[in-house]
Amino acid sequence: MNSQAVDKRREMLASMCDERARMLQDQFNVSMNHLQALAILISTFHHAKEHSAIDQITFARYAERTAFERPLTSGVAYAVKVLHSEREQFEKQHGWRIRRMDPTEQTPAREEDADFDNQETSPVKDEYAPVIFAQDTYKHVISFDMLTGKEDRENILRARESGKGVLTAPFQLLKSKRLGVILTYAVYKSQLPSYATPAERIQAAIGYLGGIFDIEALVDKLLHQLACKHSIVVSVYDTTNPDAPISMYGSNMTGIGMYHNSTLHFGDPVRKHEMHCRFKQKS
Ligand code: WA2
Repeated sequence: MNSQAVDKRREMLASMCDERARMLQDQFNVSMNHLQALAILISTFHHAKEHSAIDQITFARYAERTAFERPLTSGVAYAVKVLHSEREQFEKQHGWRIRRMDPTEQTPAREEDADFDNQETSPVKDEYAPVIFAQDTYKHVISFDMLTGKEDRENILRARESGKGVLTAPFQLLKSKRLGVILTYAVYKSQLPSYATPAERIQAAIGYLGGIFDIEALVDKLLHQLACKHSIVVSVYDTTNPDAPISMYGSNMTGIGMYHNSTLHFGDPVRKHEMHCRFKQKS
């Protein structure tokens, strides 16, 4: 190929890759905005009222009916802050025990066991974050203490002290074992001023709303909506640690030939993401 043709091809790859990156980022933004609105809805109708207007059935139905507003998520879940002094009362009120996510969760035989099991019960801690509401696809996380899972814990702690939406690195979700990332927003007591300090935020936090992004399935769906989807190969990476990128979507092969790298911004400045594109046929 002459150099002019190579330039042309490079330009084409760049514009196709940028277009896909922009689409993904737009859909991510839309999803993120609706998660924030859902956090406000919970604060208004669950916490700010004497008697909550939301229970699991109402939440699941509302989440399902508004799922189209969060195109990259496969579900949402809401966990509440429970202090140790409130645990007994909380468990009595809900009719279940707060459970820990690790390590018995790994044993499939135990997982289907609906019986309460001391091994599964969350050990004594200062505070807990059990899920109380979930979209039906994630009903199985109800009663699990999200502070007992590494990625969930880090996200909750970071969300509540920043007041911003925060993202996990891609990790294997409970039960489905699918790769996902979770975006968390903290819900606060009353109106917290925007200039509140991290300590004030931690104190005022009452719950944590998480959106579960099923990157594999949903990015695929998104890319298939574009024409000529077969001519390029797309991969998405979490490149927060540049020495150890985590594949979020697409083949991990490094491959040869021309490639283009489009930056993605998923709203959490702590995490970095990139989209890599190549032509299918060598060039
Ligand atoms: N939701 C669903 N499956 C999971 C999971 C999770 N976390 N963690 C591991 N597998 C209630 O950020 C708060 C949901 C966490 C939100």
